[in-house]
Amino acid sequence: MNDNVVNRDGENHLRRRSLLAAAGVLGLTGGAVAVTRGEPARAAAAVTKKITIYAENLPGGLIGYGLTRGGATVPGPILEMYEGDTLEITLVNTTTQRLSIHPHGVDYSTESDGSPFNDSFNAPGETRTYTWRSHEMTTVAGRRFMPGSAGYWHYHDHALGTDHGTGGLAKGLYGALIVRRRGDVLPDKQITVVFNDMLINNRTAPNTPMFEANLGQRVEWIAIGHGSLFHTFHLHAHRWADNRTGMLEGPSDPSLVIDNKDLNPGSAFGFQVLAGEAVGPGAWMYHCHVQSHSDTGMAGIFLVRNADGTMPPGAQEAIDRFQGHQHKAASSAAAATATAPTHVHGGTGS
Ligand SMILES: [Cu+2]
Repeated sequence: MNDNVVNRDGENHLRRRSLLAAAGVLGLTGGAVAVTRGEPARAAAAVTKKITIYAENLPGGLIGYGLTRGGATVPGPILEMYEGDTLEITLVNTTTQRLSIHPHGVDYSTESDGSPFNDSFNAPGETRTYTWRSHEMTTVAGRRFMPGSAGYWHYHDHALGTDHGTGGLAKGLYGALIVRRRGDVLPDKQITVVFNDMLINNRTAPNTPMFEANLGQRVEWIAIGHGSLFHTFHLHAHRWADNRTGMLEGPSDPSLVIDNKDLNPGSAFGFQVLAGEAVGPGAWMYHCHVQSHSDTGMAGIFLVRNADGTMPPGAQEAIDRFQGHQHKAASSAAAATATAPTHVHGGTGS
């Protein structure tokens, strides 16, 4: 039985059906994924990565995480690991407020929880180390598959303002965390989109980020929700599979193919698209599909340039219309759902 299939990108993937057919204990090893009967699962080639993250004040009252001193951004850097790896994060708090870093999806002890409840945070000016572990899929008797850590996750503050980090989240202390399974296809570009109350990456249209890619580039989107509101993430002209990777694993993969997905506080998902696949280049919108939210500024542009990087016809005009667009000022979270839309769309294609 051949348990490895090679896709057109030359990556090895464990065929789901083969995995399900293999009874008993499986050993999943790194690199080219192999199945070994009769051995416990183990994380081959697992590494411990040590990184330093700086939490810093930014202009406009924001606070961000960064990998260098003076390098903080909103959202913070995309952190990545393979299943089995450990991330040892030294968080330097350069601010005068208590804060922390709290991950979703990975394994950690109470000391690395990031919550005041567990006395796990950085006091003002303090440096503290947090350890995030991860594991590969294992099986136990009865063909029960214990999931690995792989997924599109995220991290955020859990101590600023309140015991839940409500103040830190509002100011921008959040970012994407990706745990990959060995053999996963890697992207050419990555985009983090955070719907945070009525803001996208703490901005409102037309100042929301414009993401760019060239036709055919493999673009990985990581979408994260924060705040206190219900959102739906929609990307124009592109679609993805509603599963772990966002890509179908074969012709009988039962995953739904979607172009719109709930993005609620604390949730995250990710997927990869080939920019402009089947539709061509252009200025495509991404936005919250809760109408009162898109109308009040939760919208932005995914600019797919020609394959050679030049602008496709009409794209600059579309961008100009978007930027000339009148949006009502983003209001407080509570007021947003009750307001009526007042602006007319310019024509980037709804
Ligand atoms: Cu929304």
